[in-house]
Amino acid sequence: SSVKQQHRTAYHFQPPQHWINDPNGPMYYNGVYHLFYQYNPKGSVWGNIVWAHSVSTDLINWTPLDPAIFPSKPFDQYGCWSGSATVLPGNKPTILYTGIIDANNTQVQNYAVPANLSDPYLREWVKPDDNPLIVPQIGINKTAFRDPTTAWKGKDGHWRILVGGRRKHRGIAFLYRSRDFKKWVKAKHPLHTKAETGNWECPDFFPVPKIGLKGLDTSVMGTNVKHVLKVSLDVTRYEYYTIGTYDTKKDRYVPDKTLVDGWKGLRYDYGNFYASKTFFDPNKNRRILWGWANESDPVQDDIDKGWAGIQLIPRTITLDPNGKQLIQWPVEELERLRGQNVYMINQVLNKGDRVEVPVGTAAQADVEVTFNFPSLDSAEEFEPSWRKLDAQDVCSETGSTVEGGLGPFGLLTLASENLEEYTPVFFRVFKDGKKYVVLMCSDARRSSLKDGMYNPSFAGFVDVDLSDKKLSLRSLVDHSVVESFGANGKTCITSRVYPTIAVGDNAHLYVFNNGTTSVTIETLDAWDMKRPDRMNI
Ligand code: DQQ
Repeated sequence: SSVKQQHRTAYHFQPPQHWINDPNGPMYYNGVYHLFYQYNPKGSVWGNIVWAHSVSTDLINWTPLDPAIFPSKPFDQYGCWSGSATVLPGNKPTILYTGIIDANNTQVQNYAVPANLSDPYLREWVKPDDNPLIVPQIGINKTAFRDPTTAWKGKDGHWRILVGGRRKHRGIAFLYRSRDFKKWVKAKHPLHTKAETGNWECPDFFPVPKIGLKGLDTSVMGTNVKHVLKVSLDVTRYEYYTIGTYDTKKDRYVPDKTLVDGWKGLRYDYGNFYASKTFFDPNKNRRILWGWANESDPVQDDIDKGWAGIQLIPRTITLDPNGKQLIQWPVEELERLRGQNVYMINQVLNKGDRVEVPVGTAAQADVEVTFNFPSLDSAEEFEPSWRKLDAQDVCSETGSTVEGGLGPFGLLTLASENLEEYTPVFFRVFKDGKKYVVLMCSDARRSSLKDGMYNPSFAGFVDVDLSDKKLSLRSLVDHSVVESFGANGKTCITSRVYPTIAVGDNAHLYVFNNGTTSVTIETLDAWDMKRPDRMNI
């Protein structure tokens, strides 16, 4: 075929060819996980958008089906954009999605239901004639009115959903209510808005328990839970979330005062991760996050490759016991793809050391490492001028090679033997008065000898207690993606990279330390990752 295999991922979700973007309508229904996603059936750039559909019993091995929703009616003839699934009482799944109804990009909200509930894979979906359910009323910006959420049910028995949008530069999560899931009425007040954040795409709103790691159905509320609101920012092309309180009397969400409600807020991922969406998995009582990673190569390369876009590994999402952030971790099913294991224990890395991790396929690996260090005394000063910068800027000033006190140390992924190419994922510890600042970077600047790549030094701060003098890191390396989890999932960063030398068997994995203080690899486990199978259906 004309599809170029180089840089295609082995165990991340990808269709055989063409463009993909947002994950849509994820759900678990009668023993099967469904993933729909924005898809161009005609090419590897955005356009002609339909809902492609895949099914799985384990979130890792996926089987593609025919597109579930595609333009066919006046209420969606210019496109079937993002949306969500809700399993209604009586075990009846319903999809809400945005239809584009004209060449002016006017947006409405539609529903679709399975044609045949006894089909175990829900292959065919119908769009009843009483669509659209919601049209933009006067005063609403018709071209920024989309991406309905999973519905939740209030104590009054009425369903609620959010639709994302904006008024001028103010981001808005419009709230709609319905008794019967058909007639929807806009609430007078949005669930939440924020000035100067621009259009809110793909809002997501869900509860997390204050205590414990279980996920909750989207309709759970009350004093034992916190709520999370995530929005995708059209202008900056990244997302932020807050944790807060859902005031069910006023039907409003109030972010916790200690958190930043705005584009400088917390992110699920400080790299290439967008249009994400969670769902509640009643099979394992967990909440799972799906996110899309765009390509970082030039558009012409996507056309030449015949494919563009991947879904990142689904992550379970829980509240940090400190209540201040979320914790994410790849779903446990991923571990079934682990093959040959290599490990290291108690290996000291002195300043300048670089040690190869002899994993069989360094281009397709899962690696977990815990570093420890004798003390924090040598941590360098966090320059006061950096307080104004975000993590990414600090990372680009310091990088992986500039010697520090404690760090930089971490992994060199997708590295060529002589380091013409490498993507370092690493920590650097700073002292800021009496506090320590931990910086985590996924620095793609040296990832490829090829020009024209978008390859920033993505970075995030890690709000971790260093009293045990340890830092851990997990990276999922898969040919053109490095998806990393710092401090057991407190800070996550994804980079898309396109090495020219560090491909296939010429890709290497190293651990390194470029700080003056020696650090010890307490434990390191790395595995070759197998390619998932399709399910036979
Ligand atoms: N992608 C969809 C929209 C959504 C955007 C269109 C986010 O519904 O707002 O493909 O990536």
